[in-house]
Amino acid sequence: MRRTLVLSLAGSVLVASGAIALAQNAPTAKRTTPAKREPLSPDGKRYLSQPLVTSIYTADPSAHVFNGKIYVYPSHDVPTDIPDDDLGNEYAMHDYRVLSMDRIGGPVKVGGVALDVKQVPWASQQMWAPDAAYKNGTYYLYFPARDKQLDKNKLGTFRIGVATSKSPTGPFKAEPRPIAGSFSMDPAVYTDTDGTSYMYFGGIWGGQLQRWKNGTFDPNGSDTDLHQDDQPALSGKVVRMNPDMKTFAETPRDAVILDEQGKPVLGGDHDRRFFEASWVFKRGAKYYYTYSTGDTHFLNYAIGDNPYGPFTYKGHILKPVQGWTSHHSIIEWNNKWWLFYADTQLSNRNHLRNVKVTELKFAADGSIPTIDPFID
Ligand code: FUB
Repeated sequence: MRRTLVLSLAGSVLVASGAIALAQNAPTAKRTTPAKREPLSPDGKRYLSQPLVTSIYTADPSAHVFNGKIYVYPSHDVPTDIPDDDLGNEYAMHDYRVLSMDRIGGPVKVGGVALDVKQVPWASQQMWAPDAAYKNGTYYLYFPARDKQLDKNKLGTFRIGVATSKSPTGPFKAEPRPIAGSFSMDPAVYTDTDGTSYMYFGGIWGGQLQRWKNGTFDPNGSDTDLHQDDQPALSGKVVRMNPDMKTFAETPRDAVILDEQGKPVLGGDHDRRFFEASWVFKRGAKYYYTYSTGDTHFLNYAIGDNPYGPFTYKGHILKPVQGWTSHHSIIEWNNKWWLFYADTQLSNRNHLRNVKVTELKFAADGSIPTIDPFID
C-alpha cells in the first residue's frame, strides 16, 4: 500500500493569514448539535475537533507544559510539487515554528522561525517530526533531517539532531553534527520522574528503520516493511540520554511490543505493529508506549513497567484520521489528559496537515477508550 492512499479530493483550501488563531471547539468529545457553518469532511462527516491554527500547516504535534504554559512543537508542512510516494518525499519541510497557548481552548500563538534547515550545518532537507525537552534552564529541540554527508546514497540518510535555546519558542542553535549513534527519525524525549531522560525514535518505510536492521545503513535495503510477516516486527528504538541532553549514554535498544500472550507482535500484524511516531508518558507506575501503525493509520498504545519495555499491546487510541499519517502526543494539563493529533481538514492533501487537540480519557483499569476523530 502506498502513502498515496488518501488522495486529494477537494484540493487545497487557502488558510487565513495572521499570527494568532482561536482554537475553536478544541475539546469537543461531547458535542451533539452541529455548530453553524461547521466544516464537514469530504465524505460528509463531522470532525471531532477543529484545527488549532489556520495560518500555517502543521503536523506531528509534540506538546509540553513548560512553566504552566502549553507549547506545541509541530512539523511545519509546506506546499510542494513533489508527488506522493512510499518514502514520503512530498513531506519537504524546511523549518520549525512553535505554537503556544495559556490554556486548551484559548488563543494559540504561532511563533517565528525557531530553526531553519539552512541553520543546521549537517542537514540537507526534510525537517520532519520534532520534539523538545527542558533541563537546567535550557530548552532542547530534537529533529530528524537528511545528513548532507550521506547524501551520496540515493535516499539521503536520516539522522537526529539537537538544537538549544534559552526560550521555549527559540530561536534554537543547532549542534554542528547530528547526535552520534542516531539514525532514522521521529525523536520523542521522555524525562522520567527520577530525572533520567530517554529518547524514543524510529520509523519504517521513509523513516528508513528497516535499512538499519543489522546496525549499519543498507542503501539497497527495502523501501517498506521487511515482508517477514511471521517474524517479530521491527521495533522502535529507545536510548538513555546523557545529562547533557545532547548525547546518547548507550547503544539504542529495541522498544519491543508484546501481544497478550507475551510474544512479540509480528511483522504481518499491520493493525498492531510499530510504524513511526513514538510517544511515551507515565501514569501512576505504568509507562505508556504510544505509536502510529502507518499504513493502517491507527494510533496505538502498549503498557510497560519501565522506560525500556517490553510493552504489552493494549489497543487503539485513535481511529484513522483524514489523511495518510497519524502522529500525536499526550500530556496531562489541568488534571486532564489531552491528545494532540493532526489530520488534513484544511487542505485534504496528505502533506498539508493541521494539528488538533481533544481530551483523552482513561478507564478505571488504566485502559484508553478508543477515540473516533469523527462524530457520528
Ligand atoms: O511529517 C513527516 C513524517 O510523517 C513524520 O516524521 C512521520 O511521523 C509522519 O507523520
